[in-house]
Amino acid sequence: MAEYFKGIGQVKYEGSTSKNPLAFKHYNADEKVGDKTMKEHLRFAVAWWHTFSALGADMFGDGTLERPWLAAADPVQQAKDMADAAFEFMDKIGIDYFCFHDRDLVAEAPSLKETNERLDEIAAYIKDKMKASGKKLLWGTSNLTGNSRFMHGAATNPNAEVFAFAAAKVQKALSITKDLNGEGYVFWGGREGYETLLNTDMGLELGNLARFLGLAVGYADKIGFKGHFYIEPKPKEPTKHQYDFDVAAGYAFLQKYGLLNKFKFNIETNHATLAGHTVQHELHYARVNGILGSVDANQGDMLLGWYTDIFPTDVYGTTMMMIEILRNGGLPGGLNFDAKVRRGSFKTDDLFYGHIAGMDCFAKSLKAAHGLLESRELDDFLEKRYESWKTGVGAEIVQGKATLEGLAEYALAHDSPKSESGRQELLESIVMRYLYA
Ligand code: XLS
Ligand code: NI
Repeated sequence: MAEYFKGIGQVKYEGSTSKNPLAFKHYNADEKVGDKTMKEHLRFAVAWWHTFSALGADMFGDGTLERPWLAAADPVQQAKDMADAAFEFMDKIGIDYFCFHDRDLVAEAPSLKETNERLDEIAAYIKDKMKASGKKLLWGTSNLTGNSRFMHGAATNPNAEVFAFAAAKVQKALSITKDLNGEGYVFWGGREGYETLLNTDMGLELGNLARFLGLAVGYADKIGFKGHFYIEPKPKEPTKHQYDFDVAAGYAFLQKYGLLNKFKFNIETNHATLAGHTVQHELHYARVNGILGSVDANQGDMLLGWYTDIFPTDVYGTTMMMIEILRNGGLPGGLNFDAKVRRGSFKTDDLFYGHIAGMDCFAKSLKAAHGLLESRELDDFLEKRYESWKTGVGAEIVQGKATLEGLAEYALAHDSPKSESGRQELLESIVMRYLYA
């Protein structure tokens, strides 16, 4: 079997003073942070699409990336070579999980039947490699955006034929995911939305989207798929407006259509930013509502709104994420690097530098967040800030015992309430102490 990443061995932890670009400075897989190892806390995954099948094309230029595993002319051979490269990469970088879309695994054939046969062949090939290496599938999904048949959406297409075609793709992707013991299945609605409301029946489309998800859940039950279902919100891009705009919009949608008990959320940093939120907000909102599932770990560029998906290096931002994840007691899913090297970083070893930077960034943040939460400095502050809700009038309100006239009477009988400082700067300086400890 060909070796694709020649000259690169197992990436090891060498500590924060190491200058070796192919070593971890903070990520030390078996080091314990609290009661779990870093590896158990972080559950990193490699994204098949950005890392192995993409060539770096953008709207202004062709692909630039050197990807020797894509050289074969035969699509199935190409897919097998790509799987070889993927398992070699995961092995050398020390990442246990991967994620894929059906279309990343092998190129589509002229007919659906033939595409499915290709998928079966490559899934069997990957299954053997998983057995041999112990690597695992964090989640699978179906690409319902790329082919031109999906130009007006998949589940929300005005044409029922396209809905049926998309359903066939999800059926196959789900059964492969189950066959590979996938721990989850993601729905990202890239073209489930609209370009203009002038040509859109939004009411019907939303109902159809819910019916589509319901059919998938029903099929999963039939085949005994026990993994988690995730919605991955994104407000726009490629469509002008996507129905799964952010976690709050997705939450309302799932509640309306009675799907809430079946889904959690896969939250992506760059999508949160596009929605005008921080990823901390999205994770926090999901956590307090019990729907935090998994994370697509990347970051946007503050100067660019478009699809940037950079490897995470903003330690402050990832520390805010790790605070949410630790407070959630971990994730049912993991941290999938839905991130890509720049098209100018076209060498295969650039893939290592990107992942090493991202893994170190999260490892450093895990430690900072753990230290901060252990100290209870934030919790003690929060407890004090909200203490008026524990007793007296606050407790009555929380317990639902208050009436509006009773509260009016109470306010009339007491002095005008006094405010306390919110102490934002103090709290930020506490965070900094743990970050740069
Ligand atoms: C695109 C999405 C996609 C999903 C999976 O913006 O992030 O890559 O993660 O379909
Ligand atoms: Ni994503």
